[in-house]
Amino acid sequence: MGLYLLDYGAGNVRSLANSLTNLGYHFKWISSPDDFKKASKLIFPGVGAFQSAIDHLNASGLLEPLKEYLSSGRPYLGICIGLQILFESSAENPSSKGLGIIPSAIESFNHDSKSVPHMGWNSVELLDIGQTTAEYIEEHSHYYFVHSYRATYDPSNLLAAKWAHTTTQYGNEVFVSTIRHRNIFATQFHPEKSGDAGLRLLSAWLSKPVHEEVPETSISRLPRPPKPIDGFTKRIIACMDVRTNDQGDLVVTKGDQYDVREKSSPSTLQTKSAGAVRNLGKPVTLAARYSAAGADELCLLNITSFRHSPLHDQPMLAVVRAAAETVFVPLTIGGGIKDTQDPDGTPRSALEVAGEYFRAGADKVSIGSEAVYAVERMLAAGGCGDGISAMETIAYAYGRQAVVVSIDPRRTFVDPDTYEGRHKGELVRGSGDEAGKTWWYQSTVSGGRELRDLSAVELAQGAEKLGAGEILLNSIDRDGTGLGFDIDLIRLVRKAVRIPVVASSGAGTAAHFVEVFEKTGVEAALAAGIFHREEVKIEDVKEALKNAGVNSRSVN
Ligand code: 1PR
Repeated sequence: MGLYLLDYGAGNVRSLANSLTNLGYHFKWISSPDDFKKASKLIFPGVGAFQSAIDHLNASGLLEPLKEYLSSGRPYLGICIGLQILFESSAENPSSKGLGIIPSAIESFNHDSKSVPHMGWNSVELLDIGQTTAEYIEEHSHYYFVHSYRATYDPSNLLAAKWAHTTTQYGNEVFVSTIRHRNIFATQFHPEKSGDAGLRLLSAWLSKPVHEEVPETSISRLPRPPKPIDGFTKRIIACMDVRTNDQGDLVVTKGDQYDVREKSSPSTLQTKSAGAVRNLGKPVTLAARYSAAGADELCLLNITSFRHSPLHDQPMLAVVRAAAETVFVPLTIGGGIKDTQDPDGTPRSALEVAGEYFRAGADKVSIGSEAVYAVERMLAAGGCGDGISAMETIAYAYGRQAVVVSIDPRRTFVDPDTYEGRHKGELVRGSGDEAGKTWWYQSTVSGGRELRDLSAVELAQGAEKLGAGEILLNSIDRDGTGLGFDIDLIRLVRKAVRIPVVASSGAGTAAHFVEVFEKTGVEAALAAGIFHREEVKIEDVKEALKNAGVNSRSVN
C-alpha cells in the first residue's frame, strides 16, 4: 500500500512529482489496473482536454479501476481535469462522458468581459463557514488556475451542491474551485504550481490519516452573490533569455533591442555584436531566486538553437528539469519549438519537442517564428489552418492553455499621407516626444533579424485562431531600454484578441508595471533586465501595485 499518482500522459506531471519529493514523500505511478488495489492514497493530476483524459483512461483499462478506487473510501486528490472528470460531462467535448459521480456538467466560461482561459492566481472562498473546516484551504492565499471550463455552483441542484467546498469568482462568474465530500478532495487549481500555499495544501492532504471520517456536508448552502471585484490577480513574470556564451557556458543574457553582446568601447558601438555575450547569471539559480521573491511565473527562452544536440540531450531540457525541482510556480519555455532534426537525421516534430519540455517540467511552451509562418500560411489559404502547425498540434494534444505565442514586433515608420498598405487601419500616430511620427507594428522572425509582411495584430489574431492560449508581446524597439512598456502596441493587441496577453519589453521602474496594467488591461507583465541587474526587485513591483490598488499576489 502507498501513495500513487495517475498520469494519463498530458502535460506537466513532473512538477507534482517534484512537489511530493520536496515534501519528503515517496510515490509510485499507476501503470496497470492492479496498482489501484495497492494504493492507499491516489492523486490524479490533469491538464489538457477532458476527452483525452477519458479516452486515455478507457484505452488503458484504467477507467473502471479508478471508479472502484473512488467508491472504496480511500483518499483521492484530483487536480484540474482530475476534478472535472468526476462530473457527468463537459462542454469541452459533449460526446464524452465523465465518471458521473457528481450529477452536474462542466460548462465553459463566457468571454463577455474577460480573457479565457482563466489563467493566473485567484482566491477561494469557503462555502460552509462554521460547518465544515477549511481543512487544506487558506482563504487568504492565492492559487494558480489554468482552465477554460468550470463547474457551476448551483444550490438548486442539491445533489451536486453538497460536493462543493469552495467557490472562486472570475469576472462575474462564480464557479466551484474545490470539491470535498467523503474520501474525495479535488481542486480546479494546481497546488503544485501554487508556490508555498500549494505545498502547504499538499502537505496537509498527504499527512491526513487514511481512514479519518469526513462528515457529510450540508446541502442547504446559498452562494454568495458575485462581488464587484474578483480575486484574480495581475501576474508579474521574470524572463530569462538563455544562450551559450563564447566560453560555451549556458548563461542568462540580456539584450538591448535584442543585441545581447557588450558594447565595450566607442568603436564597438558602431559595430553591433562586437563584444562578448552578456552574462547575467545562471538560469537555475536565477529561477530559484525569482520564485522565492514572489514572481508569479517564470519564462525561460532558449535564444540559441543548440543544433548539435539531439532532442533528448538538449541543454535546455536539463535547465528545465533542474529549475522544476525547486520552482513551484508556472514555467514557460520558448525558443526552438518547431519541427527539427537530430544530428543523425532523425526528424523531431514540434509536438515531440514540446512533449520533452512538458515532461521535463514546463507548463507552457512559447512559439515564435513558427507561429508567424503558420499564420502566413493560414491567411494565404483563406483563413484555415493546415492542421500541422506547431500551435495546432500542441494545442490539440496538451490544450491551448499550454501554448503561448511570442511576438517580436518592430515599429515600421510610414508617411500617413502616402501610405496605402493593408495595415492602414493599424497605424499609430505618435504624441509627445514622438509627435509627427507614424508607424505600424511589423512581425519579425529569427529573433528580430527578419521582417515579415504581417502585423502584430494579424499575428495575434491568427495565433488565437490556430490554438494559442496566451500572447507574449515583446517590443524590439523597447527591449532593454527601460523606457517603459509600449502602451500603444499593447493596447492594440489586447483589444484584438480574447486570450490573455503578457506585456513585455521596456520595464525600467515599478511604476511602469502599474501604468501598463492601468492603461491596457493586460493580464500579466514581464521584465528581464531590471530584475537581473537588481535595479528593481519583484517585491518592489508588488508593493507599487498594492499601493496603486492593482490586485496582485502577495509574497507567501
Ligand atoms: O523563434 O520560436 O525559436 O523563439 C525564439 C524566442 O527567443 C522568441 O520568444 C524571441 O522573443 C526570443 N529571442 C530571440 N532572440 C532574442 C534576443 O534577445 N536576441 N529574446 C530573443 C527576446 C525578449 C524578451 C525580453 C523582454 C524584456 N527577448 O524575452 O525578456 O524584452 O526585456 P527587458 O525587461 O529587459 O526590456 P523561436
